[in-house]
Amino acid sequence: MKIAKSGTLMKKAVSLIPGGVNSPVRACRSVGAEPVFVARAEGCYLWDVDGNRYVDYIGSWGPMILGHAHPAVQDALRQTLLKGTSFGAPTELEVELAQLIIDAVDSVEMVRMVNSGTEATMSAIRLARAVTGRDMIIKFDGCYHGHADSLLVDAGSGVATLAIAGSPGIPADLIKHTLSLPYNDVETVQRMLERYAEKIACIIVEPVAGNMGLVPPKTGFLESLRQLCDSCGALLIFDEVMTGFRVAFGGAQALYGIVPDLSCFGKIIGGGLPVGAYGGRRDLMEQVAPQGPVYQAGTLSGNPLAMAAGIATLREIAKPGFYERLEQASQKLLAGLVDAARQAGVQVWADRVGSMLGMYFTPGPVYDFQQAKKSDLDLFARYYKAMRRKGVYLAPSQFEALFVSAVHTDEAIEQTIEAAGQAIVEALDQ
Ligand code: HOZ
Repeated sequence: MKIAKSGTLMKKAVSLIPGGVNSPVRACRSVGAEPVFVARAEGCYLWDVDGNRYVDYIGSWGPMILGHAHPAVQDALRQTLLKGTSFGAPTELEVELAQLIIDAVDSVEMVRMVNSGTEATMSAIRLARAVTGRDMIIKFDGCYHGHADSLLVDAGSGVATLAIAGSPGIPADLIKHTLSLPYNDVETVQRMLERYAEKIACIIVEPVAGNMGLVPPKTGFLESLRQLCDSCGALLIFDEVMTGFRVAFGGAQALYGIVPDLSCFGKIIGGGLPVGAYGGRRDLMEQVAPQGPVYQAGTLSGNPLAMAAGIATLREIAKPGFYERLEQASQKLLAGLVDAARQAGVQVWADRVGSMLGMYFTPGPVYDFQQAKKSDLDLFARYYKAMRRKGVYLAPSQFEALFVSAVHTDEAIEQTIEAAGQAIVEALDQ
């Protein structure tokens, strides 16, 4: 495997960009690797600048549910591009995407487009604080809701990968309003609500946690959050940036039958372009400026290219049979990965919700972040590097999920499983 060109680019990048990257996890530091620089991608494959091909299970961290360079998305982008790229004024495309989201997600009656998941969660929290007149929020350890100050407390994803509790630069006066509690632990939420009932503006949760590996909600967890919010007048916010249109067309809330007050989206609704959105009950969303007093704005919000890519993506994934095919491919992949590890004598804990997957090198169980952190991270690092040498591109962190697309072919999945069998043996030998 040649890596010369990626190596040269990284040397230059680190002198120009902090850590050489524009988002920390992709620097691959926690697995002791250098990043590959991507040249292009198509379907379930991507190619680096040295010409190596990989089966891609990052999928741009979730958006690429149709695979890379899908013709419908490409066509929509080409047509839109010819008409101009940004107007900072309303467009028909924004109305169309808003309608698609509202039609798909029962709890969303109005929606506001923003530019990233971080913006969506930050704005939803602001709205929750405004309408309740309360400051405190509850989140869960290992859940990651982007890098807004209030939410960067015991967060997952890059924060977990770099093993830091939060970030310098966030005022203690602000963080004191955030309670981070163990995921899947209803009793602790209950206890905290008894103590702070009148002060909690909202509970924000990843309904399927995808930023500490993959941790599904235990039966009853989300239902209990709904009831607890109702009993103390707090809002329930589902962060569906990863799960929205991924685990089901209507998101995790459709899968589990829960109605949150507000929901946050990103990733898939932008079809691979930068986007985010937050939405929910009409009476709440009507508080957002200019209809209401809660201010939030953005020059590139509702960008026509992002809207066009999102619309094309949602139209494709709404087609009959789409999620069934995804389910089969994902099921086959996870069973194969687990089998390969167990055949090599390694105990693993694995979980899957739709096409989001996670596998930890631990006997488990893994129902929360503390348990996820008990997995063998050194073995994961060696496994990651061996898989990459064999042409499989996994997230370079135990605390990220794997994403399967609709164009991961049987051939690509079989190749991955075969690689996994060899990679785990190599990882154990090192
Ligand atoms: N933190 C995001 C994944 N959970 C994005 C990582 C990246 O783009 O490097």
